[in-house]
Amino acid sequence: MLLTETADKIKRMEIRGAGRIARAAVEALKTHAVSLQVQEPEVFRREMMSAAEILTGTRPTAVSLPNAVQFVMQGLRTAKTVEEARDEIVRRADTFVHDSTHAVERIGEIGARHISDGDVILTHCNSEAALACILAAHGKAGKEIEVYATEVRPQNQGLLTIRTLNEAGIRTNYIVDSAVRYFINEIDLVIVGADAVAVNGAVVNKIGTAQIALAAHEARTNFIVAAETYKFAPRTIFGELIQIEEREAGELLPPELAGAFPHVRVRNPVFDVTPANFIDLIITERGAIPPSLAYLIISEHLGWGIEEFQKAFHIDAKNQE
Ligand code: RUB
Repeated sequence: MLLTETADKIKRMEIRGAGRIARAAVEALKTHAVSLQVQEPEVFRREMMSAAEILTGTRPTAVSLPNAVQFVMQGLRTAKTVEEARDEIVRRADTFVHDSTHAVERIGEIGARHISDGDVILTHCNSEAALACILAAHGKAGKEIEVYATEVRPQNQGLLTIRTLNEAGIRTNYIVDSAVRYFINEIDLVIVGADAVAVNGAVVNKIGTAQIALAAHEARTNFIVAAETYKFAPRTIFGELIQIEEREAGELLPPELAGAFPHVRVRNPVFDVTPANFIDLIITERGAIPPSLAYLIISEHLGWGIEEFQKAFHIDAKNQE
């Protein structure tokens, strides 16, 4: 797919979900690198940098997007010719797609072990990582489970979730987002995905997740997050906050009501932050961790230790003291 076409589809949410966005972006980088007809390595580098910028600018919250793009773009670091650079971009894009697909499968296997026969599970939004756990528990592990899936206002991603669950033959209840507390005492386990995990273990996910976590916390219901390691946000080590996307009012008010209420401002944040103390476990492809170990994932598995960060951002360690 062309670069601009992919960028547009991500913006319009035709391609959505943090993992899918990341894979689509690296595929677009690969296609772009293959199609670039330039001779000078510097020109190739500049063109690729601008492509990377277009892609990372499409949606601000999913950290998988800049992480994946950065992984691919690192291929430019050592390449001396256009050919070398192109080959390295292609190799890294293929590696990311392969590894991230495998990561979701692995999360499914690990997550399924946290689901018991007879469990009633609540999920929110449409997360392939969270669904991988549910599907593996039902399919491979053959556990008898039941799911509550929320509608997910205003974009109704819950419809995608119930379609998948229905196809798998899993008994599913479809509820409005605001019915979560009403049903929480019937739930054994909440499983959601993540757009970003901060160094303090806080998880950014679809708006409403934090409210569900609060209800689960009050009811002493386990709350699990399924997140590949490339959803962890290295820049939060130095206090950079994860930007919460706020989308247009038209998603809430129909066009005929646009401007009808001059004193009303429509607010439409599409993600929220669940604090670490509401989260029992984060399941990554490297294993399940308590949220307090988020730094370990960022430093060991993403290779982003403090020194790496300082090098990349030219930060003088002394200035940080
Ligand atoms: C999607 C969403 C998902 C995460 C994880 O929001 O919040 O829970 O992205 O998904 P949107 P996955 O629909 O606004 O993109 O596990 O598939 O990466």
